[in-house]
Amino acid sequence: MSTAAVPLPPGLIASDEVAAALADGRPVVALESTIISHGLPRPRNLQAARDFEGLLRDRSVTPATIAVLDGVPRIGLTGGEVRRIAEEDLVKASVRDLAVLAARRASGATTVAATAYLAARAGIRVFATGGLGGVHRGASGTFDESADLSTLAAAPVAVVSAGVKSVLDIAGTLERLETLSVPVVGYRTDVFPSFWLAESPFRLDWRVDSPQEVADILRAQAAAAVPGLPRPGLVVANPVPIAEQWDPVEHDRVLAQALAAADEAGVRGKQVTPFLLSFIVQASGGVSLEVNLALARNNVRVAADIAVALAASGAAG
Ligand code: PSU
Ligand code: MN
Repeated sequence: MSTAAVPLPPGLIASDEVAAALADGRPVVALESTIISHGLPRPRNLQAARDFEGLLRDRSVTPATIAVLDGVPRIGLTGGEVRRIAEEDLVKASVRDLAVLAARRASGATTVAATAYLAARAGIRVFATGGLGGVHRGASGTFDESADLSTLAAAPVAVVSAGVKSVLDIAGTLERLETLSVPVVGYRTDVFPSFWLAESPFRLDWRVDSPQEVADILRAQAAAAVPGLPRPGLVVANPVPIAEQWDPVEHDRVLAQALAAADEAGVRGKQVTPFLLSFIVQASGGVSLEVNLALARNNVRVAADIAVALAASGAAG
């Protein structure tokens, strides 16, 4: 069923294939670029970026990898542009950085926050990533809480992630999502996953078992929207398949090392997440990287199914 496209707001540029898919009401899934530029090591990052897009195309879903190139937020990239985000040293761009990049005509890789914000503005309702940012351990002293959380309070997008990394304060993250009125549903699970591990000690209030159920929630959120008030997104917590998760004992050992190293190095601000991720890849001898790729692919597949279910029954609005 085709739906009239909402024209893109000024300042955003969609690729031809994304513009056509949106105009026809065909399924589109947004993909972030910080995971490519800062979350995964070269050259596997380029392979991963192509792989995520390929998994979507195999399911007749149009990929919209999002990044800021030369000051312009881009919704969907060409092959050459995907290579740019994997190979250039781009800044990590959250929502607050978008105007600075625009003014300077500079490029940046968008975080979950910036990607969700831009996807929502473009009318894309489904977004796949690896892990959501969250509340950092010690946040009561450092105030280090990812803008991913507050942005999702006002960006109507379903973010399919494998929960948040166990380097974060998972309980604190779930509390903040509650405060911000962002719903969290477990995808075929009753417990919140912890990125490299399929589970965490935290149970969820809601579980869904099909893509259609997620599409129904998105449509109910759209129907409940009040003009002029922020519309929240939806966290779809999708655990890594248990056979592909990291060994929990090894996970706990490397995690403790990583936290101690970040503390000792005095890493602050937006460097914290990339530092921890790359430290953990090194210290695990690459094992954590394979798990990271497996969970991200799994999120992309589930996001594709949700986007297909949503498009089949008319856009969420
Ligand atoms: N979690 C991962 N891999 C990542 C990120 C998070 O497992 O690459 C990235 C995402 O782009 C997320 C960002 O939005 O880190 C969060 O960074 P910060 O904590 O600085 O908000
Ligand atoms: Mn931070």
